[in-house]
Amino acid sequence: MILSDKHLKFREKVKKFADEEVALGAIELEEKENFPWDIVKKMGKLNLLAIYLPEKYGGAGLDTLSYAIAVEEIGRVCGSTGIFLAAHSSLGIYPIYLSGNEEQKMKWLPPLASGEKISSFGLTEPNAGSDAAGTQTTFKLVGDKYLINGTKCFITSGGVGDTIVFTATKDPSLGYHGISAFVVEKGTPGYSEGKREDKLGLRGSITSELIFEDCKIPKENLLGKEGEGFKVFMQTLDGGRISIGALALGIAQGALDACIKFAKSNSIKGRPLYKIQSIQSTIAEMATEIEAARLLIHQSAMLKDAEKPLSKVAAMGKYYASRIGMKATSTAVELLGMLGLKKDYLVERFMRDEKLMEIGEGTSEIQKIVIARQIFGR
Ligand code: COS
Repeated sequence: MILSDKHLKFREKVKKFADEEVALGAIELEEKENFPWDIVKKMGKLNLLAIYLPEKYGGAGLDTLSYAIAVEEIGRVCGSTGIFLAAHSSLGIYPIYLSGNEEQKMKWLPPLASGEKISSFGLTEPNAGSDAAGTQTTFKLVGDKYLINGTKCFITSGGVGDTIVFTATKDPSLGYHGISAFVVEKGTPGYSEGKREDKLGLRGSITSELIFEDCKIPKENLLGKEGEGFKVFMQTLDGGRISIGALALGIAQGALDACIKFAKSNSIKGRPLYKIQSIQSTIAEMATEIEAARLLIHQSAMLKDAEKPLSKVAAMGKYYASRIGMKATSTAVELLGMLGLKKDYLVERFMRDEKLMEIGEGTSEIQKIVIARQIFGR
């Protein structure tokens, strides 16, 4: 697939920002297990936080393909910043854009697009991991407020999110029919951050529990109608898979770049590594798989832009990119040998980050379920 000049130019702009700004702090970010506040502000200024969102809501007014390109470029140098961007744009902002009324959009979207506020997305629960319909967090309308009780877990930017979109059910026995989508704002009594996770990878991204204990939110914070939350979240996940796939792709590309650099600048017995056939073969295979993943991800982004069904291809892109990404990053560590284990050669971080892409973000197995259901029906 040939990218347009507009997309190529946009890639160059994000690449420059990634190389000159994001890459520099990536090692320190994960060492300190911090949140990339400075980078987020800069991304807001460059209008990278809501790339596909119309300008009217503070977005850049570009397309999903541009967004996928940006996530790939950021992920290429820093998985933690990449996962922030993917979760913020696809999971936090999108459901408000998709199902919010005009008043809700005008209230919540512009500060999220500028980076003044951070979003997060509360779907996963301790007893309803990948079974999105198994939500146990409950809501009850009491007067003009919704009373919320329950716990969400493994939430990206959980503790730092100001505007949190989440699901709750009227009654767990209603299955997906009982689920609604809401927004809670940080500081609301009864809403708090639970345990922060100490993870293998993406350590510069905050992942935590969200706790609702008799939390009362205004009834105006319901997104769409009661009972429509499951579909809103399923559509959100379809788009989210494009960006998570793009991130897995970016991390894999980072590993490939490190291997190419290493092969060009090292030699054995006077022979440059890149002239050795087995090294060439390894790098050629890695590059081919990465290019194939990129095609799937670009295809799913273009389907979204064309408003065509994308569930199958988006799940394929995410599944394939995280699988070949895991393979590419592990191969990169092995190719660099002992040096591959050292932090400053980057590839061990890429490998740890990619493992989270493979199993942490909806698992490769779930993507295969989604793909199979598109092939055989539900
Ligand atoms: N877009 C719009 N509507 C959708 C949809 C989609 N992608 N997927 C399902 N729906 C609708 C269905 O059409 C159905 O509505 P109707 O009965 O009116 O036709 C309804 O939602 C229920 O669909 P289904 O019975 O297929 O839902 P399931 O509970 O069986 O869903 C899967 C199972 C695995 C597909 C779902 O739980 C899922 O995607 N889980 C993965 C969650 C995930 O990725 N988590 C990790 C990331 S969290 S950040």
